[in-house]
Amino acid sequence: MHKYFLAGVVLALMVSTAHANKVTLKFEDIDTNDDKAISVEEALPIQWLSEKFEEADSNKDAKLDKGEFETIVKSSGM
Ligand SMILES: [Ca+2]
Ligand SMILES: [Ca+2]
Repeated sequence: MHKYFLAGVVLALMVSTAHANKVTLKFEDIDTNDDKAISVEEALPIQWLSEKFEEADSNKDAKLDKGEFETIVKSSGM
């Protein structure tokens, strides 16, 4: 029983690591209301992005367009 629980934890860790991979980080997935911009609220679930939101928003319109998003992804090494 305990062994199966541990196996499940290991599997969950592997899956969450895979999800943190840059391959799965897509502008379209973060832009949940599909207005072609990432708002502060949409960035919230992604910790590093919400922390860097102000830095990423180079034109200070409180949204990240695709260009701003790609710039911060590259400069963050994500
Ligand atoms: Ca949006
Ligand atoms: Ca902006």
